[in-house]
Amino acid sequence: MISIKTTNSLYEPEKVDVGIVHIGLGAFHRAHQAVYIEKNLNRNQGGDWGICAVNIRSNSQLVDELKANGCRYHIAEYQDSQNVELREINAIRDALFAGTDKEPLFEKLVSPKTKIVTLTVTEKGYYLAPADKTLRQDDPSIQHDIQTPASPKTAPGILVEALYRRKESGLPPFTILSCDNMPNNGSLTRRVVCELAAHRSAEFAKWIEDNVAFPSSMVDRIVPAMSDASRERLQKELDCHDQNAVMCEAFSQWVVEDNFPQGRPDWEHDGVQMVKDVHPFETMKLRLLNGSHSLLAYVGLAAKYKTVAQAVADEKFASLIRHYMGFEAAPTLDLPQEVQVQTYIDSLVSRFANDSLQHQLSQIAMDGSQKIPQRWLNGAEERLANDVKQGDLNATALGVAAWLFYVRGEDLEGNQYKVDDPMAQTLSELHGRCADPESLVREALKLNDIFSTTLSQSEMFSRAVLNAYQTIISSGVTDCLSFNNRLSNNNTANFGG
Ligand code: CS2
Repeated sequence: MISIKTTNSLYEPEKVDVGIVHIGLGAFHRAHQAVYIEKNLNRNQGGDWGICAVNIRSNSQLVDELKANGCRYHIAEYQDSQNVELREINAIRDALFAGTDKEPLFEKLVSPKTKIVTLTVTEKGYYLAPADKTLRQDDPSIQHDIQTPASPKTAPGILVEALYRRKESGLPPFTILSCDNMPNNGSLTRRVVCELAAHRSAEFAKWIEDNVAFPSSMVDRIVPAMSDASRERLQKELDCHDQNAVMCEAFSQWVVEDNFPQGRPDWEHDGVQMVKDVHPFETMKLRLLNGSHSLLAYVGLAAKYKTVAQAVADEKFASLIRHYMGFEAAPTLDLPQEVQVQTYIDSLVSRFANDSLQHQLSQIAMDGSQKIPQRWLNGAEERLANDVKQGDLNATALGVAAWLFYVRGEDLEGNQYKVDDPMAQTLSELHGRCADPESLVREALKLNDIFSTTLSQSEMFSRAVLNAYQTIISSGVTDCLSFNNRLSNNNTANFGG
């Protein structure tokens, strides 16, 4: 029998004021930040840290549906398939779609009550070149925001315009908190906002530099995209008839740099880790959790698995990610003091094994060009700059090879599928241009939006990627998998040249 614990709001939602504007009202926000705010409001029996959540480009339907329900929804936190907590959430007090509600959005952003603006816009929403993380000035949307700054399309453009209006009205700025999976997400957000603002005036950009706080944060909770099937399951299993419900794992972590000059909720009492330096937490999570996720996604899809849980149930895949984490990624990390790496790795493997989530590998495979630099490549570059031996980066190389295979948009049986990635066209042209694996791998590693010269010039790394790629296309990806997680120098990958 499934055990369901129900938790309801303990405050009067209509009395809660909005102190936070959030951009990016996806499932992740609803199951992560909004839950921490919900706990805060429950504990304080209300307050003025309610959220106005905004979608800027897509999913106006969700905004309408949420509003039709007074922004009330539920989340189902699955410990495993038998233990679930169903939570009512009222932390989101208002929802807007920037496409049609631009002025109401700026009203909220310029309100003196708004103290914090948070972001979950995914990696590509920052318009940074993936490898060197500079603003992509030539992107048409950024160009639009440079030419017509008063009606911006992008998240950075909206922040710049809102800060401009606040400055003009003599109001203090808000604090900007990035909640996306990027290293130094606070400084990167500062960089894009200041670079864009400099197109208005150097003086305005300097005002932002001097006055706006951009704390970094590490966010962690596995939240699969909702589907009709998962909604139906919530109805049947939990009797939850809520179109906007979100399902996620029970685990949740939020580590936030404590830099909020305009004030913040007393989050430290709600399980948020408020710290001085987020960096060790961010790199650990990105390279271990997200790095393994991407590895499972590309290698798993090539082996015809559909979900994360299915892939890790295969011992070969569990060994692959344990090997990757323990031998390739962990040595690059400066771990937070309280973390025991083996315990962290074990907990990740068991979180991935949670089969109640049905976390689709294809969801993780999206936008690979924007994800793999911080998940795999930065660590590999650091390893290459030190003393690496043949075979030391074979799991990472296999990941790169499987990603390269995935982005060709056609499996070994000739079935075609859509590659969802801002660089999809470049990657498809690359496959069209390079028929033989050797030139394909060589040219792919020259894509300097993704790969640094350290990687493209490493003979050892290129050869390992090529060997893995050749194995994938000639005998299938499972032939690349014999990582048995032993502590040895040439640890057991059966390719690597
Ligand atoms: C995943 C993440 O889709 C992806 O790329 O790796 O969304 C992952 O589930 C979260 O970062 C977990 O905190």
